[in-house]
Amino acid sequence: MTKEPVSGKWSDRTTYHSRVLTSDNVPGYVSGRAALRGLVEPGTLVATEVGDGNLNLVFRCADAAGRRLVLKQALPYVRLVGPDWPMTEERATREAGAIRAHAALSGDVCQLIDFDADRYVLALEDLSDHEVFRTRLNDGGSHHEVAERLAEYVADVAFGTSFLALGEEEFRRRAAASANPELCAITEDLIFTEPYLGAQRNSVRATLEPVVAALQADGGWVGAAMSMKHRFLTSQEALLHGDLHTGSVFVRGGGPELTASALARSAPAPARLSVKAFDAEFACYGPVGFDLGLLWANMLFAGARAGALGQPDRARSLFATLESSWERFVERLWRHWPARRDPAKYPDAFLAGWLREIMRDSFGFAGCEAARRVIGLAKVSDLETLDEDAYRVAGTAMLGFSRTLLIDRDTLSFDDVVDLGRSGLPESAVQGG
Ligand code: SR1
Ligand code: MG
Repeated sequence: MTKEPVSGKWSDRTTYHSRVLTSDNVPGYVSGRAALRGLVEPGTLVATEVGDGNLNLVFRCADAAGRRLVLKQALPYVRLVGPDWPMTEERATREAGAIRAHAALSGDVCQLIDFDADRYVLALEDLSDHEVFRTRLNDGGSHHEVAERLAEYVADVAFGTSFLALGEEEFRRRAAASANPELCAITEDLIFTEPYLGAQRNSVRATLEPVVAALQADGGWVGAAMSMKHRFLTSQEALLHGDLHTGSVFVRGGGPELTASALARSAPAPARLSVKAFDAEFACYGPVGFDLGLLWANMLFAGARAGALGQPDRARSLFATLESSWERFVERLWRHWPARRDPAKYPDAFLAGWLREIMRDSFGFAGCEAARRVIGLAKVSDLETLDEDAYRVAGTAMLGFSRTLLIDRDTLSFDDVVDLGRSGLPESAVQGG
């Protein structure tokens, strides 16, 4: 028997069923929303549920003329688990606020068209001409310039939502207004607690169990992860995306620069790269290195997959995006720096010091994300779709990354990361897919 969720505006069964969007009631819903009915023709609208995330319902909607939009509805529970894991629908309100704040600072954000605060529905631009970055990576597609663009986005919002741009009082007001305790609690449990201390929700294939047991007995690794939990809980530097993994990014076009041989063949130029971050429901004020660290760990997952599938050059180029994206992030923050509100209070030494902290944090948070996507509840397809041998190779490499990123985060270099990838994914250990 299906359990009915219990909370707030959804508390009784009749109300719940009248409020949840379905493919059938979406046209009626759209015609009732002034902000939407002029954008698509409700009479010919076809809605298809496409949500493949962990939390929400997502409908892709298209009318007969081909006009499109996306509706995303927060339910009063976590979709991955069901009504047994209640979760505030207010996450939709926080996501809407974060998208608005981020879209004002960066073009690389999926646009919000409308927000229905009563039914917790976000109407978003349709990006079905894009693909999810993780899917592209898993298929062996181009990552050219994507992590670098995302690092610029992180820098734009890091500066624009910090006290440097807003001034201290407005910054504190915004940080307070952006509190997202329930979603942060998921992050605290899944990223900063369960992989290290053990939990019912953890799982790995048998082949990795000894590696995980050894790590969980390693006090240095566990202690370093607890330090990162402390950073996440106590640092409020900027309004983070909060879940910036490769499944939270749409991409279209791009691809490597044209090679001489492609030019000689008159190969068509690749479409201009479009990068759009989405799914910001975990947004909160936090340490800037959290967004960069999640991005980095997920680039490492793509590299570990490539390495385990016998593509060492691709693996190295994916591992190298940590350094290239960091360089882009640093350049971008220095470019914003002259626009700080009060230069007299913040000399250049301030930014130089902050950058050192962000780099250390980013390594540490990458180490947490690397571990939790192997051990914890929310897995990644980069690893899960591999056969047994490749899974063992890539999973062991990611847990090795996790240990080094966490324990050595103060002294680590980007070359160390690439070297670690090379030694963790020896070409002789490479397996079929
Ligand atoms: C129950 S939510 C699990 C994970 O999915 C989201 O995308 C976040 O990464 C969260 O940790
Ligand atoms: Mg998500």
